Amino acid sequence: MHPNSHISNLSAGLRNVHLSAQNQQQQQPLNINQSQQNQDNSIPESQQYQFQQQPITSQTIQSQYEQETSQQLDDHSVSKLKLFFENTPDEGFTLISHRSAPNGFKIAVVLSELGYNYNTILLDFNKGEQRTPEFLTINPNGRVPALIDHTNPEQQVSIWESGAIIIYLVEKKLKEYGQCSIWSDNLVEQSQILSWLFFQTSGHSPMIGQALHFRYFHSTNVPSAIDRYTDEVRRVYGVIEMALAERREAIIMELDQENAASYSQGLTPLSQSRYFDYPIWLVGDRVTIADLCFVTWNYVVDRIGIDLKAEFPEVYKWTKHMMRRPAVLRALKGSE
Ligand SMILES: N[C@@H](CCC(=O)N[C@@H](CS)C(=O)NCC(=O)O)C(=O)O
Repeated sequence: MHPNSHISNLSAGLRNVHLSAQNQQQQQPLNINQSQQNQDNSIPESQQYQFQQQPITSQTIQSQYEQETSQQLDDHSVSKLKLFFENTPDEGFTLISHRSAPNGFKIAVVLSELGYNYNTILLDFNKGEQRTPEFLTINPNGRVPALIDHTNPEQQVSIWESGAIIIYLVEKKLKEYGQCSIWSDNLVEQSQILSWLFFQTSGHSPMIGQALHFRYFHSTNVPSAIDRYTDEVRRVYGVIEMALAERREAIIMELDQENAASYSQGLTPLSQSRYFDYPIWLVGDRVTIADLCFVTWNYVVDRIGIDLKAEFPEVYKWTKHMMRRPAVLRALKGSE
């Protein structure tokens, strides 16, 4: 661990959460529906921790989503990144994130899945650390995540925008090892994976971000904006639900052949198939970055009144299967 890195347990950061007084009445537990999870016996108890312990602070969300009134920077907050630059590591990766940023966790999930070592520097949005000159040299957009690759022998590489970081990481893995199971070396499959990744970064997370902003932090109550963004998130989940449902049907027809005729004639509902909870993925028959890029954001949607289990059952099962992956659990705990 680099001595100047501000390492923290990410899940601990997510636990210490309180909504601001003005929005207290709207507070919901921020997880993938704790109550739903408690009813769902299919998740081993040892793996339920993350589902039940992932609140995000109102301060975090407020800062994340266009908090206008950042406090004055203090010397300490400037020095955290300055110290890092004075003594940069010469191995591994440095992830610059925030203790509760779903976009930051997204990168932690991919690093963890790829087995890469990384340290995390957590910025304090309330101190405006994302807008310091030091950080702006890494990400001119002043947002997390950003990633620094110390392993490139020719030059230290900084990448920003979560989608670009994810592509960099999986391409690096593919080049180094000749394979990368969460990516593809096939151009057509790559394009399918990238379609979902771009959809996530441009259509999914920004809409959830805006819905959170208008629901909790906008200076005036604008119901039409809340409805507009929440409806858009629902539309996005509808697209994913449909894709997953089609995959589900195809998998059941393929694996449950003795009952296939009965399913296709509508005599038996697909829900009776023993493959109804079988893991399915957006592209191909394995988990890829097309799936993983959604998982951390699926955490926060109950906060905008969307109940994945009730409204989007395939999305719910898909998220559950991702949440069982040891690498995902490690990333969310911040234990790497
Ligand atoms: N398109 C960017 C979005 C990054 C983003 O909005 N990050 C949030 C945290 S999840 C942030 O840094 N917020 C700080 C701020 O708004 O000042 C990406 O995918 O990396």
